[in-house]
Amino acid sequence: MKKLTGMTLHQGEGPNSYRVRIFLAEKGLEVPMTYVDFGKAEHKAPELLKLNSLGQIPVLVLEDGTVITESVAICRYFEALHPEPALFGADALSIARIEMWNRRLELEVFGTIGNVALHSSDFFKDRLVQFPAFAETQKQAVPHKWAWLDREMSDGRPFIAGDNFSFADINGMVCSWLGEVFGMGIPDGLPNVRRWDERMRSRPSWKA
Ligand SMILES: N[C@@H](CCC(=O)N[C@@H](CS)C(=O)NCC(=O)O)C(=O)O
Repeated sequence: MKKLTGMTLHQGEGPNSYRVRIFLAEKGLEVPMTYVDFGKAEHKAPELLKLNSLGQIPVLVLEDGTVITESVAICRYFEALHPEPALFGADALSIARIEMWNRRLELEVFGTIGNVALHSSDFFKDRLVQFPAFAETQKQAVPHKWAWLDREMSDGRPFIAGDNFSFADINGMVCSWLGEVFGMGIPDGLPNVRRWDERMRSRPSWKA
């Protein structure tokens, strides 16, 4: 592990902090972190709102006070400074394929699971007008999203974006974990995604 100093990552529970922690573990980077406790509404405390007006984590603060929010932006910052292993791709085609799968996973799988959470969990009741019926339709859609990914991976590729582990797999890991938390994990009968998921869960970074 390479210890980085002169920065603080404010993070806590939830898929977006988890995404950054997996990424850092895969990179072999150790970053000073604080734990933002949702239970104590610390993400809506004035100190955090000063850093991120949306009151969300993760937030990376650099030594000179520069603030970077958005989990993917934080990961891209570290990728630029520590290019190996290249998790966002290293050549035109791999960069495009990884971005393509990031977008597809976020929009198709993460977004659908997220809509169920947003429209049914008490945690979000003050953040938006919840439509439980919408949550229900999205919940029914989730198994079809996993089945779609299974068909896509039936070509036998070991990782979501091809032959190498990438940020697309990290997004997939976050989807798998979040789905499980909300009772929308990978359904039975999808051998390609199941095999991929087992491999991801055996990576040390899964525990990040
Ligand atoms: N697009 C942002 C989303 C950040 C986000 O929604 N974080 C969640 C935790 S996973 C949060 O802080 N939620 C509290 C809230 O929205 O009030 C990212 O990728 O970092």
